[in-house]
Amino acid sequence: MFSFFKKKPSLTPIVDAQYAAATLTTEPNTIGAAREADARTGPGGAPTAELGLLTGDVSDTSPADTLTTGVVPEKPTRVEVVDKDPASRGAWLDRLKGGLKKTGQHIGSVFVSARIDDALYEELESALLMSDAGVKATAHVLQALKTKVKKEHITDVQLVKAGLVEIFADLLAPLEKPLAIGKHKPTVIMMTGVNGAGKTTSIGKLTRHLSDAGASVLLAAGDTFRAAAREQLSAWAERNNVDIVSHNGADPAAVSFDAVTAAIARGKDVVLIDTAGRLPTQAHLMQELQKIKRVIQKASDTAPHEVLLVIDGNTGQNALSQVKAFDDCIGLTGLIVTKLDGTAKGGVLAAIAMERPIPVYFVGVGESVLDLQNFKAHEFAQAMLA
Ligand SMILES: Nc1nc2c(ncn2[C@@H]2O[C@H](COP(=O)(O)OP(=O)(O)OP(=O)(O)O)[C@@H](O)[C@H]2O)c(=O)[nH]1
Ligand SMILES: [Mg+2]
Repeated sequence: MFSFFKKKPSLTPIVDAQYAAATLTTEPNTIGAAREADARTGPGGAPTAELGLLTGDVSDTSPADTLTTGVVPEKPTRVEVVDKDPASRGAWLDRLKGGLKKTGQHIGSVFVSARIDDALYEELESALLMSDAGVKATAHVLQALKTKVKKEHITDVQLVKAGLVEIFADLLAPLEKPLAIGKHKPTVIMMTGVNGAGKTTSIGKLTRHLSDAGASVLLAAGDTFRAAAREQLSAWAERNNVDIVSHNGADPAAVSFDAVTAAIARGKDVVLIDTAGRLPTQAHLMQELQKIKRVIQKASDTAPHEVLLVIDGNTGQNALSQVKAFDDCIGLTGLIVTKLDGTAKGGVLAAIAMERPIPVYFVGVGESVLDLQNFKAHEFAQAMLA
């Protein structure tokens, strides 16, 4: 076990004079609560997955050494959430595969043909377009596949399919990059996205993973539009025993400023800032995001260190438009793709890789805590195509 984490201090909700206006809401959040409880412990009460915070070079892909206690990483650390129990990891992959089943079946049906000819490539082209891969990624994949087939003298259709998985995985590979924390203390993470994409739930899940690994987390209830939004985040704070800054009826930028200031004063490792859902077409709300970012910078020069966009995996090609619009507006550093357990087609990740390659830190396949795990390009390609 490593020793670069110090003893975890006790955590208290923010209720002191400096934050007299802050309200700590305590109503329980019922969304997925039962499933979360299930996910926390296995049958014998043992955790079913581990979060590894890896020190050193964040591009290093060596196997995870898991750190479970203490705080204050002394070097940048990679946030790895991958279930180490083969059974539950298998179940997670099955859910991913189940969500992408339609795409898998559609693309799979192309390879029932015994011949490798123009008809096969044409069918594959329309299957890829139907999967939301978009014109550019589809053209790239097809060209790469034809080249491979020719160069390697492939004559077996099933080997063509295997080649497709490889090419797809290579295309997605640049998106595989874990979230890193610890370079800055606190690491300030702003969460954005359209309504209902899964921002607040993803914050809750990340809080749990970070807390389990010993990092001290502070939440900022930057969705000040709805009381229910504050309550939802407060429930996650309470459940994970972490601090929250939540001002009743305040400006989201002010809440974010107070949260970062509080986190600095309290020596927190990570600040997770929730924001209200908004459409990229709502110019005034997009400007509000820019303001939140500017005001955060006033609290800490280098912050925010991460600006994440949460995307609902079922939104198809529209997800690419969201990535472009939010990126153009506030400069994204990472993505979280949720609800891949639904009717997602998955191909849009290829479009993102091709046209706006922003790292996908996590993918979600359900509402419980352990349903949010790291994105692995090869695994995703296999789930989608194999
Ligand atoms: N099936 C499934 N549901 C999810 C996933 N992630 C989030 N959800 C659900 O999606 C719904 C919306 O999630 P929220 O976290 O409230 O979304 P939000 O982006 O914060 O929404 P607003 O604040 O209203 O913009 C909730 O019911 C979540 O439980 C996922 O990966 N799979
Ligand atoms: Mg929300």
